[in-house]
Amino acid sequence: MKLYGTPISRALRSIWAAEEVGVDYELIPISNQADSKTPEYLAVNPNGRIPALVDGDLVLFESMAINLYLAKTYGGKLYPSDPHDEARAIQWSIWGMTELDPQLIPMVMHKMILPESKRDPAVIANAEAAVARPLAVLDAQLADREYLLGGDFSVADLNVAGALLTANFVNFDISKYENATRWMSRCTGRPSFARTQAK
Ligand SMILES: N[C@@H](CCC(=O)N[C@@H](CS)C(=O)NCC(=O)O)C(=O)O
Repeated sequence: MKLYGTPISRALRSIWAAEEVGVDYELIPISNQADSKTPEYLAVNPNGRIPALVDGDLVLFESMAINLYLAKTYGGKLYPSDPHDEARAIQWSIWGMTELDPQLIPMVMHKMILPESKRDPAVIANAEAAVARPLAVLDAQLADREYLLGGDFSVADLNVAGALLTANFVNFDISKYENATRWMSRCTGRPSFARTQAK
């Protein structure tokens, strides 16, 4: 199995999933720069983005799809067996992509990646304001349970925590969301996450 990407990118969440399920994989260090635009890499992911996964005949892009596949195929209890919980895991994964990423990624761009001259504090302020709503939703979901689907860590947690890692990365303080903060510590306290950090 080959996983393409670098830890300082959205590939981190798929590296975490690969570590969590314990598969043998080779991490191919494609960055989000020119090396993700070569003909060789575009044959793997025509979007020219990371991560991507190749497992035998299967070629996959989109971090959450990769993680759902890894969890379902190799993850045992990480992937819910109950159809309703499976649907909830997909729901939360899509939610991470549509509610968190679009706010958190601009924070990274405008705080850390873009040249100073292109950074816009208004983009950061808008993103910080807009992410309050999904963070309140997450916090409420975790008010009476340890993990998103109940008592056990699942791919739903890995995918949403994987998206929320970006907040840590840009030092965006989420501590006022106390349930979400405690849950995030539980998720990132896993040995698989420590192995991810060592990459
Ligand atoms: N929705 C995609 C987003 C992937 C993505 O945009 N990755 C960034 C790195 S974090 C990238 O490869 N950017 C390069 C580019 O846009 O040219 C996923 O979650 O896999």
